[in-house]
Amino acid sequence: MTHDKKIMYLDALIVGAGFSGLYMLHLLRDKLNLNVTVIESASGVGGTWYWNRYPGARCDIASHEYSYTFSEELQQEWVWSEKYAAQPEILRYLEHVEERFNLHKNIQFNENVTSAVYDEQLNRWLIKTSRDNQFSAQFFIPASGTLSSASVPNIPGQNDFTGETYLTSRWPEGGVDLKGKRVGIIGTGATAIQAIPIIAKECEHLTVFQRTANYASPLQNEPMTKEYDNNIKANYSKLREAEWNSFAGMPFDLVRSSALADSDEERRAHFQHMWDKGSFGIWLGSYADILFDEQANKTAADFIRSKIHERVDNPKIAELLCPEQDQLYGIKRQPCETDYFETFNRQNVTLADLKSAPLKELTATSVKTTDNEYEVDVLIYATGFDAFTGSLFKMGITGQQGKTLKEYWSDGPRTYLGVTVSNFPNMFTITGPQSPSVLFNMPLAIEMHCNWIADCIQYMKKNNQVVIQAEPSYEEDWVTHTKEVADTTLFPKANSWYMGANIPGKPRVFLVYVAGGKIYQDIINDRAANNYEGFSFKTSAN
Ligand code: NA7
Repeated sequence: MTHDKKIMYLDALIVGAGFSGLYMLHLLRDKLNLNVTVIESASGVGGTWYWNRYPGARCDIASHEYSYTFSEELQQEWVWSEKYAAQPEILRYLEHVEERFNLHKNIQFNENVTSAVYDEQLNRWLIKTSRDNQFSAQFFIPASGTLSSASVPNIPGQNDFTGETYLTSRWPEGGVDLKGKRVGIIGTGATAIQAIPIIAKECEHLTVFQRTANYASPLQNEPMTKEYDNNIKANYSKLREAEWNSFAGMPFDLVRSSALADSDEERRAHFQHMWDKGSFGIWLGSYADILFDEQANKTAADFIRSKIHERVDNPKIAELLCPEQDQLYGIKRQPCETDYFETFNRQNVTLADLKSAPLKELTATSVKTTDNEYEVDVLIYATGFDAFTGSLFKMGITGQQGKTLKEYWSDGPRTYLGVTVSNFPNMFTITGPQSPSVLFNMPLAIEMHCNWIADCIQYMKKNNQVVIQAEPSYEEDWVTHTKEVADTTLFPKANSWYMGANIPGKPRVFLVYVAGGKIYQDIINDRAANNYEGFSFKTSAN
């Protein structure tokens, strides 16, 4: 290691100033008195909510639930304007958190981590950045997000296209004027399903390029009322308790055990009730077996298909918008929508079905499929992310024996408890692979990890330990366990980003620990209480 005078010595370096980086910084700096720097590639805080400024970007989890729990003052003073907050409001919330907890001074913006290498002699991480800064940190904490690395397909002729091109996850600050323009959007995932209804109202004509239809259900957003807000705030601790104890960090109290136990009428009435409740009601709150049993799953799939037919005027278009009969429900991320299906009743919207006629090429002014040519002035990619591992691999993380994380995970992620990796001492991932992560309410999943990491570092300081490392056998057991749990569900059957299936060449493994947040939290807390079972430590004397 060169002893360049530019090297800055830290206790911990955190990557990313989204929900996780901000809270991690607050805990380590303000509770543990550590010397911490956050490196953030954007010009402001917010992470996902900084970048995803596309029209219609909104959280599908209720605002009061999708927020930090750690500060009673914060949750009492912040007032949400809608039941499900839109991106600008969530970004304002995170900016408020930054200000309120004075986090700004420890964040370096407009800077990327270009390499992070563990030095086995010094037991420290050497981190280099795009601004030629170098840091030596005892702890390296990538808080870089699970859905941060955009995935854009290679389409022949892409460089020939002379119109405007946008990525939903890199939407320009200040927006894009689509008035009078012919717009094409590729993708019909959760992002596009939010964006399409808004864009259709604004532009002259919208062509939606759909490869796979999706089971979406209504969000049922509404303005926040004072009564609703007051009522939640008077009972916030109860709501939080219910969130922490629930499967996915969102309390649903009407979950019935089996869709197959109810009569057709009862089942339809229950699905209708959850449909009217909105958000993830059907997915997570209707019947406990729909994500485990194909027959049960089919009842939910059929219900949603029938709703699509009710809402779309042209039966042929309705059929194209319905997922195919063998496509299971909810094992891809369930999108929530507002007026999505009605948008296809508009005269200025065309659905291009890429299943029957795939994308062929782009020309200077058009998108060609195998059976048609669509002239567009603007092309929008809503084509998803290299989830979980994409943002980690970009940082050039290198652990013991010079092995990169990408090499170590070449057959799929290997972690212990979804928060550490055995060959990478003193590195903690936040909501990374093999933790509940995206199948739990994210701010709570984040707090769960940050609290655990801060407690672990505190334990190390107290016991004069400088290095923590997951034991390979425990890591092996965790990898096996996460797979076994996933295999009890229907999730592995999907070609989803949960499975890495949307990225060519990515190993096909289920990336989430899906036993439920409460079970997971009990496991990681038990291991900690048991003197960090499964970890080895080095004291400063070793
Ligand atoms: P998703 O859910 O990965 O959706 C991406 C969409 O883009 C999906 O409809 C894909 O079709 C489509 N896609 C991707 N590549 C292509 C190509 N080459 N040709 C045609 N269509 C393509 O990403 P989102 O951003 O919508 O959602 C990600 C998460 O962000 C979301 O779940 C929330 O948690 C927040 P496919 O289904 O692969 O056929």
